[in-house]
Amino acid sequence: MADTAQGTTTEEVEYSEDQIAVHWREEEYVEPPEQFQEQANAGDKSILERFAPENFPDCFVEYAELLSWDKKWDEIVDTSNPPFFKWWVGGKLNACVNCVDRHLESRGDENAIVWVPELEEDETEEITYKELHRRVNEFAALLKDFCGVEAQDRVTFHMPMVPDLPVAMLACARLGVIHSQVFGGFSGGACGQRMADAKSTILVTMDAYYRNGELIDHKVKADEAVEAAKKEGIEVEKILVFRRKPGEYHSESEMVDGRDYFVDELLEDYEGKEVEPESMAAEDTLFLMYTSGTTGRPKGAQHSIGGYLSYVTGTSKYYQDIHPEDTYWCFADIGWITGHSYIVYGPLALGTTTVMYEGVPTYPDAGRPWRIAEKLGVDIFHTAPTTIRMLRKVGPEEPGKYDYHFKTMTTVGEPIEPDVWRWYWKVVGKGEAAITDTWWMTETGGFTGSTLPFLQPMKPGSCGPAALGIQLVIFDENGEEVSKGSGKAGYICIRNPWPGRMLTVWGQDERFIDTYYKRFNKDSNSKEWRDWPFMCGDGAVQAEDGYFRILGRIDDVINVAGHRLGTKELESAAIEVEEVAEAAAVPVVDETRGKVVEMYIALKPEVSESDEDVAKKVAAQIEKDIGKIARPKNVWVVPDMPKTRSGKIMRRVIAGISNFADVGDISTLANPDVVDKIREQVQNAKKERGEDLQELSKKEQEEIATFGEGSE
Ligand code: 6R9
Repeated sequence: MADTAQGTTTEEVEYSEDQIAVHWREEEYVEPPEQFQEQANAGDKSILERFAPENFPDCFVEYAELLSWDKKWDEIVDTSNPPFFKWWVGGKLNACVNCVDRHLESRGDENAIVWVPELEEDETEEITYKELHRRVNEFAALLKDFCGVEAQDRVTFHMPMVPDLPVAMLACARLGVIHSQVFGGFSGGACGQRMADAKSTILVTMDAYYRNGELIDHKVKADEAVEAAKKEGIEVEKILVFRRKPGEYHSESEMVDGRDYFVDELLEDYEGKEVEPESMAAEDTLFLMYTSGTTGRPKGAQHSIGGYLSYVTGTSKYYQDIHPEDTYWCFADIGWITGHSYIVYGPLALGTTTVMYEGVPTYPDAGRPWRIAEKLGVDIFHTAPTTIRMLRKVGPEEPGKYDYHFKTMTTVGEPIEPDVWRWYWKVVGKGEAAITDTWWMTETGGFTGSTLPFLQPMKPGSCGPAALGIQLVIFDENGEEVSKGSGKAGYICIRNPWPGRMLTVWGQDERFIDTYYKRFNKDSNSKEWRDWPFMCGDGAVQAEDGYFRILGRIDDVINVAGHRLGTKELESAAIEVEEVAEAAAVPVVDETRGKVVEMYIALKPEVSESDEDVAKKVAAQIEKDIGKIARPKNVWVVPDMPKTRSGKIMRRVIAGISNFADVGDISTLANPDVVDKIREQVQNAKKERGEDLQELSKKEQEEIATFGEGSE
């Protein structure tokens, strides 16, 4: 039982069909450390006043003023054509200048990027702002001259975590070209599909990269991408191949004459070249970031230059408390929105040192992240619950062995279970660092719910209040506002426009409206922004104190005999069992009750108890925390879960397995090979138990196939 529990909520409550049940108890506050309060960027309460709703939209000027503009804006936000709001109208700027050039004078010899290769014996690479400027200019010259790209053309990257990736992104930004980075772990097919959607004919990739100590072939995926794009009518014209090891080539894939080029060879012609930055309109596009669903084409979230950059810079400053002299490490992949906003654009716009790590957290052992932190003097650490769970699983005592000190630690990507939060706080942060649980999504550009690190107390499992200038509201199924402290959950929405929001879904304005606005917009002809709340897609509950607890994606809710259970609550209960490292809940179709819960769990290493005994404990804990109704039909102990690039469990895949249904597209899994393993294990066991499934109706098939499809 949690040490700060304020009583339990085990009694059964009746819920109406449309309401998500909330069984989670509120945790107690944890006060942030005092020693950093003086230096904090958000140090005094006046900031809350400045960003209060009555100061909308002027409050965001504070963020825009953090940037250097070629021309100041004429209008803060144009809301005349909802929901296509435009920020900093009339303003002109260049994102690369803001992230590189403007720091040359004051921080030219300081490190902009510190890159840590996966092999520990390989040298760490330090790239100063001057060096970054040189590399970005040379690559921009190559793109412009050799590839002939022009402002607002699209260039696709399928790159691993190497510094060439931010260099290439910033080179595009310098030219006003739109980049579209596809997560390196995705398949070639997924990359080609995204190229076709963006109508992009240039691919930037790498021959190979390190993963778990092995140099793995990546260029082979480029050939698959070419094929996939071709099927959708796009001919890939040029493939620019970076080489992981200078002068060597580590791929089975042949270089195709007249299409494939080694970047290092091409760059010889551009040595020392400088390229004038394009002065771009604030509402021009900086990049596309694709988010996938199981059905339909992937959606290209189209982010603006001025709005996006101002928002990520402001939130990096106040929520991560980044100062230029900090050493900041966001342990995420740049192929995820977190990497774009909080490895590259936000930190570099603030002129700090941003650390990039090539490999997996546990290579060669679970002490690696803490050794990196110690060696580089990292003082701000940003990562995801999945990484925290993994590090806790394999090395619960490791952080204590290393001499590093964090002032802030951030978590992002999923609700963090209070139990995991406490390990992060006590063991990783050594009780010295403030935690900010930052809730947001690809579409929002930057943080939308969080505490300010040294101003607002933390509450494990809650992200905190709405972020500065963001007006959050929860609606029920009928569009009625759910009041705070009511204990009722609903659909969390953002009431007002904010600068970080995506402009639209690339090439699909209607889909943009349908996905994010249709549900809670009461009058599609209204020209008033207040009539256009943005639906985030998450279920949430707001406590009396205004803090939000995110219950997971709305389409992850499991309906058992009319009780709508949030997956995250079930998983959080399972993880309270000592032996459990990770848990996932999915629905299975059941003859009598419609749907029932099935749990998947992964155990910590060296668990001596049998799988059956742990499974029993999990079932009992869920019954205790949530109620009999949620008692899982089966608890499967599996080696690992299928995960996305950001480490979110792809529940629709395991839901497919549990229901003997199609698992759908798995090209965007970070670890596709676990699918067959789990399928064999679970389906064989089910057949033995006589649980192989009855026919699924069309509606049931659809429900299983799209279960949790909104998660990325
Ligand atoms: C940044 C990112 C978005 C979804 C989002 C929500 C979940 C992200 C969270 C969180 C609870 C947090 N999510 N951060 N849930 N607490 N701190 O993750 O973007 O990959 O688009 O995913 O992630 O469900 O809707 P993206």
